[in-house]
Amino acid sequence: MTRGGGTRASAELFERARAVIPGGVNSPVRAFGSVGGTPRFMAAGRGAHLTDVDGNTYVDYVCSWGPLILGHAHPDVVGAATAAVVAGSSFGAPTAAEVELAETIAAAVPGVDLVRCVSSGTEATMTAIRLARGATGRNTVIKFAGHYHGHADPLLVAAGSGVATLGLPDSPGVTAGAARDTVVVAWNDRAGVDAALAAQPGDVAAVICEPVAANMGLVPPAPGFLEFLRERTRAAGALLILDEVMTGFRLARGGASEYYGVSGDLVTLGKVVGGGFPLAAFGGRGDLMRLLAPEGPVYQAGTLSGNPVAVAAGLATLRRVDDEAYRGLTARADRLATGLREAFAATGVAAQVPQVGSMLGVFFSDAPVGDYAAARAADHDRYARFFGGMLARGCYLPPSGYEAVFVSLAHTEEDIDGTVAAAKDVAQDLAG
Ligand code: KE4
Repeated sequence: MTRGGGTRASAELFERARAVIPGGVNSPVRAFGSVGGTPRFMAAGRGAHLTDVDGNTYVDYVCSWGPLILGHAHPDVVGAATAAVVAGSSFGAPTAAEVELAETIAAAVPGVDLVRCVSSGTEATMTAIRLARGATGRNTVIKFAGHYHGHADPLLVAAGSGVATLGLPDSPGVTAGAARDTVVVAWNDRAGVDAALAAQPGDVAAVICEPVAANMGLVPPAPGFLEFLRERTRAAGALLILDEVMTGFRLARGGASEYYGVSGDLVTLGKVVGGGFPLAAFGGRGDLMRLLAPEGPVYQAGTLSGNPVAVAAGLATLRRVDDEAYRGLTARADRLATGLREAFAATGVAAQVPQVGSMLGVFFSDAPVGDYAAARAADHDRYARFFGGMLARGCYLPPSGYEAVFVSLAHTEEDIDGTVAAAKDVAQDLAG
């Protein structure tokens, strides 16, 4: 790792950026708001490594917030995207590759008969909610505190990710009307789900969840909780929407749906499926998806939906993630999680390192974290110190304790062992 380049160029760029971009960033969590310091402006990524504009290099555990499961600038992805863009960046017309991508997704994700591509996870979840309401004729949507489904109004209620990171009380501009039909329940709270369903008899269109919550830190479903949601929604005549923007094609080829053996009526995808390009998707039961225009009356559209360059990058990525790849990803995450736990234990630092497949979390708390209240009660000031210490040692963790840590197929044992060694150092500082 190259370090010692300082942060002068990043600082100068951040100064310029704040003069023309709100907060100096195009997505809030990038601004280092909860960890302090100068956000690093990145110049290049290759494999598991990032290089910032001051020439510092890092082992990257953000992976662009999940998409880069193969690592940065994978030759297959670069080659596919280059060939696609040379043939034409966008047609606003159907292409063969979009059909192949939809077939690939439908073949991989349990419960998905039809697929529609969009350009962001927000679009995917926003449309899934609209489709659920259109299909059921019902209004209420139940979501879970700390879950983040993008920034569409109906879902920006008790949201995670940047909303949690910045401690926003929910966003101004989301009207009472938009939020009125959104009911929030604590994650893993069976009684809370039952009470919410009972309070809106016959009016719950859908329950939406991240099957593995990863926008309040990493908080897996309690044993049987996803099966419970599947059974309760079916009994209530409500749809189950699994927001797999983060977990799709990351936990398994069939995402959390395959990993936990629970199928949603609708599933949203993003990140990995676009290979680092602006592409997301949603899919589900044929009877529901056929309600979408132009076949049905529920409207959704997008100028760049199914963009050929993004589709090419997504297909190149999905072609490389097979069972062996998932075993390799999990082995890398196992190595990292074990090393971090040992580092904290050896220094007496109270920390939790939850892990599901190739996704990890780090909470500085005495007890495991099962919901948003516990995630918020964790020591986020200590996370900020941990983040800063690791950054100074060339390890780029998510700049918020409300995010997830990702590994890619490009991470080597050397990368991970070096990260664990850095964590031991920083943990000693934290304990001191
Ligand atoms: P986008 O609109 O950002 O593509 O996707 C929204 C979204 C939907 N559902 C889940 C489960 C998600 O995690 C996300 C976006 N994730 C965040 C990271 N926690 C994106 C990073 C950011 O906001 O800058």
